[in-house]
Amino acid sequence: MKLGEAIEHGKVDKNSPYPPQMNGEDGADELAKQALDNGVTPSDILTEALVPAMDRVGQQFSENKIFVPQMLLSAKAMSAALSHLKPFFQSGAVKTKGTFIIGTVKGDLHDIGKNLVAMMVEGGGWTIIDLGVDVHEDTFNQTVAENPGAIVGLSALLTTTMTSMEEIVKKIKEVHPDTKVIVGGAPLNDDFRVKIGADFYSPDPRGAVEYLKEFAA
Ligand code: B1M
Repeated sequence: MKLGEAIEHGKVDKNSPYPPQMNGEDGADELAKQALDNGVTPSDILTEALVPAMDRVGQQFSENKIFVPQMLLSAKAMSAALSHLKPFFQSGAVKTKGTFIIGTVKGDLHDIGKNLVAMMVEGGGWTIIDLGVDVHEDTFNQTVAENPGAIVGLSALLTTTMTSMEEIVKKIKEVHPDTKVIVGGAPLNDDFRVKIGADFYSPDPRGAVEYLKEFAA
């Protein structure tokens, strides 16, 4: 899909000057809209174009073929495409099932996966409180105190911030022992979830949505 190439090369929209070899061509913004207009489902756009493109970006970064600025442009292009998918993931549900507090853990600035989880959980009928990125344990605890019964979701993309996640889970459980905590992010697995005392690990947004059904009001 051409959309995947636009994400991979960081072509945000038609007017973006980068990359020069794609000057004047449609970017992720236009291509995502066209795909939807042509009847491609939002979930196919996500799983067949956007996510594989970001995987390729990660691979190239690992091989030193691209650097942080290019990775940032790809993230921007991905966000432009996601803005068109958002209404589809969020549609149809009445927000009565409960409150889901989500954030990327302290030290970590990656928010695309976290935003996707938030979008899909919202689509599953939950009210979302998105605390953003680089979120400290005190902010999570304060937000739980203000929203009794809320469930917390933590995202971490760096092996270094898995340690932050562990600290945050510990502090949440100390102050609010009954609060359920869901964790996710590329470097995690269920063994790590068990080690840090979180309640559930999901490799993708769908798993989080399914788990939350158990606690729906
Ligand atoms: Co960064 N980065 N990055 N990066 N980046 C990775 C994660 C990396 C794997 C790239 C690589 O080396 N191959 C690597 C981490 C290595 C490691 O720790 N093992 C890395 C690095 C090293 C860094 C920097 C340190 C680079 C530097 O400065 N030298 C730096 C760190 C900054 C910081 O956070 N403090 C950095 C910076 C950045 C950008 C800012 C440039 C940008 C992020 C922009 C943004 O998010 N707004 C960026 C990007 C784009 C990436 C890659 C290429 C793509 C991440 C992404 O958005 N993936 C990434 C490589 C990769 O993942 N292939 C990489 C798409 C997204 C849909 O997937 O986030 O995994 P993901 O979310 C998935 C699941 O994990 C899951 O559901 C989502 C959908 O399926 N999920 C959950 C996520 N959270 C969940 C929560 C849940 C449930 C499921 O419940 C609560």
